[in-house]
Amino acid sequence: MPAPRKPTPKHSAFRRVKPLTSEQARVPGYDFAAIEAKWRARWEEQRLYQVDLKAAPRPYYNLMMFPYPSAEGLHVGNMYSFIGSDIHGRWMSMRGYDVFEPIGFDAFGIHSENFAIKRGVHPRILTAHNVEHFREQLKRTGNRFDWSHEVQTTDPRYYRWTQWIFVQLFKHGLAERKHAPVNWCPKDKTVLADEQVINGLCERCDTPVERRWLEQWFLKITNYAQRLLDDMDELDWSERVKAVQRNWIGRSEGLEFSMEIADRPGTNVAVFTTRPDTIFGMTFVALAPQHPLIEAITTEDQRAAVAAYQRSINRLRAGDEQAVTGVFTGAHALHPLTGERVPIWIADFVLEDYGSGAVMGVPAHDRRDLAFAQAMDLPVKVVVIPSGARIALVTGTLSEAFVEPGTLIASGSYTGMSSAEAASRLIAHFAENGKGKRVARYRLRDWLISRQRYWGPPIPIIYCPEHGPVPVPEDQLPVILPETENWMPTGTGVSPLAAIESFVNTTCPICGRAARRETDVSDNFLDSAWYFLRYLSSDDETRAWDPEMLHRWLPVDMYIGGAEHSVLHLMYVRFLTLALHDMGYLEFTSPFKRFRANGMITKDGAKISKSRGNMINPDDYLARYGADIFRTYLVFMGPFEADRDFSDRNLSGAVRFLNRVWSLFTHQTKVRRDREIQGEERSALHRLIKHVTDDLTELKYNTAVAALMAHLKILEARQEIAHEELRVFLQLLAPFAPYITEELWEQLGRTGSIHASTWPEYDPDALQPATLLLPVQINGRTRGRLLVPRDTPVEEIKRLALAAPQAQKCIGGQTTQNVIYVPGRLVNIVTK
Ligand code: ANZ
Repeated sequence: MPAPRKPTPKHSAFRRVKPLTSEQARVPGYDFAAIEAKWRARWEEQRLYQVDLKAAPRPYYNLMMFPYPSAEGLHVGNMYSFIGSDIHGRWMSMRGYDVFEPIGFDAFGIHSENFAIKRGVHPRILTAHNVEHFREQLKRTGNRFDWSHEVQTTDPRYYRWTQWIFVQLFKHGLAERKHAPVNWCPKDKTVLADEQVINGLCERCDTPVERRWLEQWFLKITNYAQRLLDDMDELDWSERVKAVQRNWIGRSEGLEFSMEIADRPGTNVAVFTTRPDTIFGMTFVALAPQHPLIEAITTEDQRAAVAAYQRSINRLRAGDEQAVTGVFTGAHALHPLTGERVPIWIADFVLEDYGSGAVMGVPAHDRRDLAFAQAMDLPVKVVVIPSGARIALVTGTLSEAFVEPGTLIASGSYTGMSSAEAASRLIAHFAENGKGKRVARYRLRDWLISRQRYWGPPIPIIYCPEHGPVPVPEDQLPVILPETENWMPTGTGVSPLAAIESFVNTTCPICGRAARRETDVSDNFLDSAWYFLRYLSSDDETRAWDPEMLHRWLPVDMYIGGAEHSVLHLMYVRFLTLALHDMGYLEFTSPFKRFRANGMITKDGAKISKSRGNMINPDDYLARYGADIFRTYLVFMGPFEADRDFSDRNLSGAVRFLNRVWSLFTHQTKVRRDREIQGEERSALHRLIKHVTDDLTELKYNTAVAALMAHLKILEARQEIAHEELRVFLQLLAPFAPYITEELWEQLGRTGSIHASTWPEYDPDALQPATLLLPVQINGRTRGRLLVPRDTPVEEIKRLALAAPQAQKCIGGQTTQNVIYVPGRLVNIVTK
């Protein structure tokens, strides 16, 4: 999803963290750096966050989107997402699940390579360096990662299986080489998937994308369009992501019918329309610029013009809606209902690969058709008018197309019908005479995965002059990305690998004769479309994954990450899962049981990025405040799933909160080990447990932290605190602030890690406050309040209300007529 783009002033790339004021200064003894170091070492030593994948009795797979290790380091948005996911994982673990929380690095791809170009450093060196930095940053967040299953997509032990997946797709007809118009970014010197083009611009560098015709590899995601739509009903995913996916798949229902070409019996042109009711308004037919019929139907006198137009079209910008261009073929189609001759044009606005690549032009009722007709001086014929309109505009020039459904005019025997009725009758008519049928069409395009770049896994295909494209045999995988100093993109439409003869020249796996390797590498979204399967078998050298493990752990229980991947990663993963399922490799059809999109963090309204000069460096915050404060602050800023602007203005709130937690817990004189808590104290504690538990269930981390803050105040105000209250408070805080709670847990004298302790349960009977504070009204006006134990009998409440001095004062000499008690709410005394 494109981020709002607003210019931001350029200044130093990173904002510095403001120094602490004296008010925020740390309390004595709370040395977060020492505490973090101590517990990090101990957790590692105890392998606290490693799960026995084979034996864990209650598996829970807590996944977060693995990062792209850029040179800038993890930014605050990544960290926010990871921390939010970790809070969930920690909580589930305390609830008794064996939580698997793996992490890895999505380290291939254009982004890393572009940075390597800028720096003039080989991407392999730069990536290794970036990964190291990321790993250190990730460790400092306090997340409970199981590092023993780390994966890196650039590792041949990983991409061997990415290539293996490609081979399986190829063998099942789901990877296809096609000559096709593709999006070409002249700056990145490579093709892009449709999903990587935003408003006609390259997603990475904002360069206008051009259209080029190239032989490319596509994965046939369109075969799954309907299932990708249908399965969505069952998915427990953030609604906004589902809406974006539905829209991207873009299902349209309509009529596809064919028309005969005049003077060419036997030659037909098929068009797709969502508005069959407008068929009598057709004044032209338009073909996409590379439509296969063009060659056959173009008349001699138009041949030169058509050829010139076709050549010019490749230079036009893809996605530019403004340009209206076209050329007449000289040929005519016969209107299927009137037999009239309709001129056939070629038009740039018609997409090659949508519907049948041809449209019936109805300028009166479609905006693009009207623009085209006006530009080419073609007639406009109104055939639908608003229902209820008495006068129809049939002649004159039309300034605007009437695009709504309505009532038909000038449409033969369909005149007078509503659009809906005419459409269904027309579809039935075409179906009967075999000239057309009702069809569903999808906007979704096949996934273009060829990249003419260096930094990716080579596509494992060999071209044999005799056998065509042959997959590399599985026992010869991986096809290693060769070492070279000439890794820069060439801009010629071929990858730099094409220049490495020793790589290119090989033999055909079928006949052994000389053959050439494919030299493009695959899109890094293919790497990330299956990483969650690999984590579980990261050390398995013999296969991509162990089916046993998949059976135990998948689908993923909770996936958290950015909504900007709605039509990229999240769509590709769903497709690949379906495909692998159909090939018999996976038991399930949807990869993630739950997906939640964290909100996007912006800075001054703009997406955070280095180029905008508004990076927020989490390292500074982590160094100055420690992970616990930073974690708490990040999630306290607002609801986890809502977008928000980053500011550290209120960071002092989180600083003070944890400082005060430290003070309270180390102020041992107040703590009474054997003190029993009862009455209001007990119910307040249980209400807190319920509040925090409910909020964690819904990822409302901000209100959970607020409740903990409020409860801390209550504890601070008390003379004595029971040990149990402290224990529970620490447990509820533990997912948010893992280090300080672990340290204080130890200081409380608890054995074992707080993170391995059991999440407190609340007692539903204890939730009600032990006392009631009831407003006492005289004739509907509140005159005072009455504090009574909750179990006071009704008659006693009424008596106490009447006897209260303020009540007596107001009643004065009047006679009491009635005393009404609204249970738990108020007492109203009615006088005469
Ligand atoms: C005639 C017509 C009359 C249309 C009218 C619309 C309104 P959606 O809803 O997005 O699926 N179309 C069909 N194939 C096309 C292609 N390859 N490139 C560009 N446009 C194409 O849009 C379907 C409509 O888009 C179709 O219905 C067709 O124009 C056009 F009053 O047919 B219609």
